[in-house]
Amino acid sequence: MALLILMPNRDSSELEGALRRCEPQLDLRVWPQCGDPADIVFVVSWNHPPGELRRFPSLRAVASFGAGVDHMLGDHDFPCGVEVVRMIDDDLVRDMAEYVCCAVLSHRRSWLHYHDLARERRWRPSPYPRSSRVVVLGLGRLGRVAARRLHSFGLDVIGWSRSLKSIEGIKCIQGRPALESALAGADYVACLLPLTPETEGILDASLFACMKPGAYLINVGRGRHLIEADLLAALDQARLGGACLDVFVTEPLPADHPFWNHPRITITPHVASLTNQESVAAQILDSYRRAVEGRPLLNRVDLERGY
Ligand code: NDP
Ligand code: OXD
Repeated sequence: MALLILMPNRDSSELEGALRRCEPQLDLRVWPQCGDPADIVFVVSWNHPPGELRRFPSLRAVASFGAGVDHMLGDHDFPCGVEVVRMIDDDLVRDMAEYVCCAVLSHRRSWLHYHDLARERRWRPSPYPRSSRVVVLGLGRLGRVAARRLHSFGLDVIGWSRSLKSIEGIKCIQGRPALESALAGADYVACLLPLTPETEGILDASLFACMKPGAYLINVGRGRHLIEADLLAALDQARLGGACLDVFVTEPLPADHPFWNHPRITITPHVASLTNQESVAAQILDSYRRAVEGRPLLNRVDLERGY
């Protein structure tokens, strides 16, 4: 019974080391050196080649190496009956909340603007807003903590999710009409949604048209949530004041992409929250053992729902 790491184009040496330290007897294989495919019962995947999982006839479960599972659900040859789990890690949750707070607060307090002024030795104090409203799209494991953390800075936070939530200090809403009226009063909109057929392209011209003129967009969900041309048009028409983007339709962002030089777009290279290979090893081993022993898996993904 072997565990396979299947993460093409990603250095997994830290994860291998951590898994071996936690369980020295583990039969650990690293793709493409899989050995006998019939030995593989559990796979840790990140962007596996579509169809590849079908090679393993004894496969019981696959763990996404991150919180998102869209890379897996996009595999139309995903084997039937194989369960999917994802990484839910305190560090991942904390780091995402930190990133979203940084994006909102640094814009609110004009850090990049003062950074540029300082390079020119210019002293130009200007007032900052007394209050700000943030709409958080997605109140899952990451979104709800980010929302609470934003609230702890005194910001007025509204959270939108598919099913209605109750979170202290946060006004929770559901449904498109409620979202549209919340957007009309929001200074910031942060997308922490999973990528599903319902959420793909949600950050488009029709959503921007509902937003308060000059509002600021943060996308840490997935690149395909955003219609990139619509964002460029909204910025050029001053519908939106700026955007902070961590995820893109094509990653790495191509060198000739218009986002790179846009004065009102801040780009980070998909680093809002990085899976800590050391800290998730125990979680992976727990899922592996549960799969081997036929016990219920934790952090299971609802394949019908897509997240
Ligand atoms: P969860 O699955 O825990 O939560 C998803 C949230 O989105 C839930 O609140 C859910 O509503 C809501 N949602 C889903 N579909 C809809 C919809 N159609 N309309 C309204 N709300 C919807 O996800 P996580 O919080 O763990 O992660 C969110 C995403 O963040 C990941 O899928 C991934 O894409 C991205 N991510 C990005 C990283 C980065 O570094 N940039 C790092 C990690 C994750 P409900 O609660 O009602 O089900
Ligand atoms: C994730 C990611 O989903 O890194 O964890 O984007």
